[in-house]
Amino acid sequence: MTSSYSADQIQVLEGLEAVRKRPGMYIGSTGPKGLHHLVYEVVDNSIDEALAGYCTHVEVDLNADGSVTVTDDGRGIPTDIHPKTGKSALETVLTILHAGGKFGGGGYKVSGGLHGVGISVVNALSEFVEVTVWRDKKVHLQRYERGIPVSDLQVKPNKEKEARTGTSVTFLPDTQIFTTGTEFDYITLAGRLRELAYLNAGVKITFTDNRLELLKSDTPKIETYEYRGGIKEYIAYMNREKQPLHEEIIYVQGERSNVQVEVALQWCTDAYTDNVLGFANNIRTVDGGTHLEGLKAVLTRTLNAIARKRNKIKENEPNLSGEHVREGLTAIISVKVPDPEFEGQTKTKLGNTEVRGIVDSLVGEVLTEYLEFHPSVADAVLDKAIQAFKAAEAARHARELVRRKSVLESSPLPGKLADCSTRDPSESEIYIVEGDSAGGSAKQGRDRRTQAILPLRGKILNIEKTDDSKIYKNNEIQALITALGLGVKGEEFDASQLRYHRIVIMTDADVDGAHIRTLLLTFFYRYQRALIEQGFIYIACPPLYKLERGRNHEYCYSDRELQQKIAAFPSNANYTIQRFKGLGEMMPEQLWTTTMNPETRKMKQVEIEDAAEADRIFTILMGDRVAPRREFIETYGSKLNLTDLDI
Ligand code: 0RA
Repeated sequence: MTSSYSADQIQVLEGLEAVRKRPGMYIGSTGPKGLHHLVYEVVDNSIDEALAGYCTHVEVDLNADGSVTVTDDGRGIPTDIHPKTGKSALETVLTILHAGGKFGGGGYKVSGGLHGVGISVVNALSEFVEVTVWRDKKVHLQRYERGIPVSDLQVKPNKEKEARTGTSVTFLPDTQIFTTGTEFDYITLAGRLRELAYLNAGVKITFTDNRLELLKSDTPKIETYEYRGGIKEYIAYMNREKQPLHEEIIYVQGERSNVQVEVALQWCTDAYTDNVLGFANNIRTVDGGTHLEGLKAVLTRTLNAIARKRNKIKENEPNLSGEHVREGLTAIISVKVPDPEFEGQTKTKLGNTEVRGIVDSLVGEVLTEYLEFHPSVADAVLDKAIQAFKAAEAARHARELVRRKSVLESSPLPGKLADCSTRDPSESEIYIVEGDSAGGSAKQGRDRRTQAILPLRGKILNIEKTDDSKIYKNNEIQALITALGLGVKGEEFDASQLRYHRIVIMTDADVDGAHIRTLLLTFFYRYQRALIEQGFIYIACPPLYKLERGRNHEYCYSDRELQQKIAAFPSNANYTIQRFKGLGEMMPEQLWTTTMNPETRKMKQVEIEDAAEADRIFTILMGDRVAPRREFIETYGSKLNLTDLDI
């Protein structure tokens, strides 16, 4: 008995040590993403308990000491002693890798964080963990440090009248592991928690930020997410600034061979691209997979069948393509699969082949019936798809005109492009700058061999409000497309044609600059999404301030950095601050050293972290309605500002 216990103990220590030695293998990275995944890992356990039907409320608290507490009202992690190991189930779950699943209590584990690694990984990577379990009219408590229990399981009677059940886990991320910082970002966590609440209808999530000093407030910030309508409500939220083509959101739910499928759909009149989001086991499948393939196939097939039945397409006419059928569509598909296979480099593509057919048949049946009972919806959607088909024809026409024109012109490159001299795209960069004065400084300050400058005029164009065929006629967009060497939407993206492998958006660090940056990102997001996905788009980070003290000077890239630098001065504090209002105010040499020199600059690579959120921002900023736009800038202005981008 004793020997098996110690062998066990050795195994535990080796397991925890492996996690601490190679944290990246378990949580992806030790940067901000990995840090936030710790929270998701713990929350996912509570969500699983909710999906099993035993928990209704999950609370997430950011504490003043930098720790996080996740509390639920589920059954509580079992605390009984395992006869063989002599340890409680609780301690087993917290110290043995992948042990969580074994205590799943029958149902399958749905979520499971980034890699479904389990709570023991969070334990291994935390300075401390404190767990409280309310069960059997008792309160159970245990503390761990860097994964190792530092107390026995303490058990006290729970004297509450209606003794509660549940689990509470508090952890403090270990600064030895997360060397780039352990501060949690409210907006990041709020986004994911809200998403979880949408994906798991009826689960209530309360999110509280108790870091008063950081908040500069004397009351905590509290938000509650609870959506009885689930993904249906998610669609309503995503479309809330748009004009729906049909009032009712189409909703399909079902289960086949243990795979749960949920789909919500709504087409809008004022959108010209589709926005289809996929989730598998609560994880956003950015790279798609079989569930999305099934959904796209069944949408195209069903709508063509109905179009023929309703005589919208004649016998001799071709079928509508998937792209036309999906124009203006906002959709969410969420599947829950017992043994998910996640593929691809980022493990965000669902691989289970059986899911394709399950989605296809389930959605096909319900959607066909729905459209037969709602012929006006069917007609509106089909008319929109047919219009899309016609617009694509017109765009193709316009595109050919553009091509013919550029063949006629001696130089196909736009006149205002100051090109670089190298012809090797892998070492070439293009800076898209706002206005001529910034363009002038950038042209003088750049490295002519590898850096090209393209100045664009003002607010380039309002992409949300226009349709494809008009976009290609816009001068600024034409200049951009030709300079980059790209084709237009609808053509296969061909990276070998791309003339620069770094496309850098460089705008002023003010609201106008943020607006123009968003416009450009909208364009890339909607019409050249592959450029973002393949990591070609960057945002330059010019400094906001120059801080001079005696003979020394330094540049500051955020308000916080400025405050920190000033605070570090001795108390006679004798300095001057220059605030750069725009890039045009900087000397070419200054712009080079602070923003463009590859050796010293800061630059943010643009990612499609959350297509739903990106689409929302674009819609709000670009839409006709002024009030939500102002509200957005007031709320998220600082987020849009370069100052808060994590570089
Ligand atoms: C396995 C079995 C049981 C509960 C849990 C896991 C559980 C785990 C976590 C993690 C966070 N919150 C949780 N809530 C519950 C219950 C088994 C039983 O009571 O029969």
